[in-house]
Amino acid sequence: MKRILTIALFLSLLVSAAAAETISVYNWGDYIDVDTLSQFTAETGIDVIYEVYETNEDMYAKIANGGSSYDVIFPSDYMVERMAGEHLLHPINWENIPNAANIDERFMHESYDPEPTYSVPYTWGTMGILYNTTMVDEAPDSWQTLLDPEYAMDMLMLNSPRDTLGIALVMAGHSLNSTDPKDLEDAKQLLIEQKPLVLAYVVDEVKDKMIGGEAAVALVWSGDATFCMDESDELDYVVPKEGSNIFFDTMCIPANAKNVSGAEKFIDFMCRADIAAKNYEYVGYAIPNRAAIEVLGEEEYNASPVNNPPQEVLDKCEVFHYLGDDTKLYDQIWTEIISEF
Ligand code: N2P
Repeated sequence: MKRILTIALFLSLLVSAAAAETISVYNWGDYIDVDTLSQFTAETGIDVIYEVYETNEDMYAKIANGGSSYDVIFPSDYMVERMAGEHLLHPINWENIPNAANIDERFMHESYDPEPTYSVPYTWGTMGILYNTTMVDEAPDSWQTLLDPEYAMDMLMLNSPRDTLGIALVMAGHSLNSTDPKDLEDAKQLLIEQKPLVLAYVVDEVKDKMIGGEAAVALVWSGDATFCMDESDELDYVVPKEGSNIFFDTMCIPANAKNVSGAEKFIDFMCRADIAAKNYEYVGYAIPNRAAIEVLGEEEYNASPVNNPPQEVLDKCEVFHYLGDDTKLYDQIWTEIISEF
């Protein structure tokens, strides 16, 4: 009898183990159509534990601490560079991601991961100013707008160290990859000068606030501008003439992932044309997936100057690079700026 019970227990454990294949996915907030998660589970039987973060730095801290294990993460360009260098990423086995063939070759050899070895392109975009046309006199075309007292308490900034310091560097006439302490001091002074004008430093909340008409201008990522402009006719987006950041966000597998094959299945699923198209319609960020753009209709997709900026705009944009130990200087300055807010 005891033996039968033991066998029964063993079998039931086996069944529940088989039924419970899971992957754990760690993504930016508002960065996926959650319907695609349930569709993935329905098609593969793999459950998805889904958690979100707001910035590359938050995600990095969690992974680098080693305490948590995820199977799929979504770092941007410079963070891929950093994490690859610190052996925090698992190489991608491209044979297991056949839908990666849908990704435009032009996105497959960016300098942050030129092979690519560790990252599968997911989305891309620029940073710019989202503004409410009923609250500004003239359409802004310069980052100086974010220093204009006319918008005191009508201005939202990004609570994201690299992004906001990067733009402050550009405002001060420097490269957004500068590590020169003098340049960074200029950027810091600009952000300190700007502080009394800033209503709030936000990340995902920027969308509700801008759609709700709570502020006149905001520093945003282009995909969030697309999302907001779909909801409100009063909003428009500009990449200022001084230049900006162009970013590439990716899907990666952390080195300590527990379910690499599940992660590969998920990444492959996200690269499928119908899924990437559906996801684009919800998320709003530009995609590198050619087959999905065909599904969406190339003409309609390309009609958006926000997600499909003209070459002269792109020519003025710089990608963030990982800055090694100088990142500490950025962190220090950021803490000073944000802590007294
Ligand atoms: C979406 C975050 C987008 C990340 N909430 C921009 N790199």
